[in-house]
This record gives sequence, structure tokens and C-alpha cells, in this order.
Amino acid sequence: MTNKVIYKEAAAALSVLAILAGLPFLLWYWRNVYVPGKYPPGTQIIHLTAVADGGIWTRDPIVGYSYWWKTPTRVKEIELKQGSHVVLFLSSPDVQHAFSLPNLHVGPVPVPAGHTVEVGFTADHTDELNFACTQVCGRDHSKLAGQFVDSQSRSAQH
Ligand SMILES: [Cu+2]
Repeated sequence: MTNKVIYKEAAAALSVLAILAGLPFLLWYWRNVYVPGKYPPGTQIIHLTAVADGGIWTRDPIVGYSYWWKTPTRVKEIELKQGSHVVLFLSSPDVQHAFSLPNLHVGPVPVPAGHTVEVGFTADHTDELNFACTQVCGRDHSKLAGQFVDSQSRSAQH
């Protein structure tokens, strides 16, 4: 092989590696650095994905294979700081869901299949902050429910 071919081979191999390592990094960067940087400091950013199969709200990122290969971690309780501004990123990997948090007058917010919807609210109080899916999305629809709890009163109990 001539030197030129070897350089081309090396460049091709390096660009494949750059893509393989770079895409996960970009996804991580977007979620953990870029998006939080758009909001005032102290904003609580919460990613929630509704999975119809099993009726699971999860904070796990659901990307392709993870929907079929493993059961996402079910989230029943999410800690909030009273008074803080909260931004929810609600995603659906499967069918249309809807998010409702009646005691803070949030929703119902439709979450179409394959989309991520952004919802902001201020946690003026933290009493009975039950949230749920309010659109019948499958046989496990009724399990798509959870609660926001005050992180301060939580740490006081322990
Ligand atoms: Cu539902």
C-alpha cells in the first residue's frame, strides 16, 4: 500500500470512531449541559418518559433498544424544592400520553408519540402533588401515576 492509501484508511477509521464516541457525547452534552444552561440557575430540570407497556414513568433515557430490551426504572416519587421553578421534559416513545398535575394547575398536556414536550411550573406548594397520565394509553394506563414530594420535608424526616 502506498502512504496515501494508508492515510486514507486511518482517516476513515478515525472518523468512524469519532462518530461512535461523538454521538453519545453530544447526546449527553445536550441533556446535561446545553439544555440546563438555557434556564436560570436553580431551575429544576426533570426528564420524564411515559412508557405504555407496564405503565411506567421513568427518568431513564429511552432510546430504541432500551424500550424493548429492558424494563425502565419506575419513578413513583420525585423530589422538588418548594418555591423552585421546575421544567419538565415529557417524552413518549410509544403512544400519545397526557401529563396532569392538578394541584398546581398543570395540564393535561398532550405528549404525542415520539415527541418531547416542555412544561414549566413553579412549585408554590408541595401538598399532594400527584401527577398522572390522563389519556387512556393502554391496559397499564392507570399505573402511570406518581407524586412530587418536598425534598426539604423529606430530609427532615430522616
Ligand atoms: Cu395513559
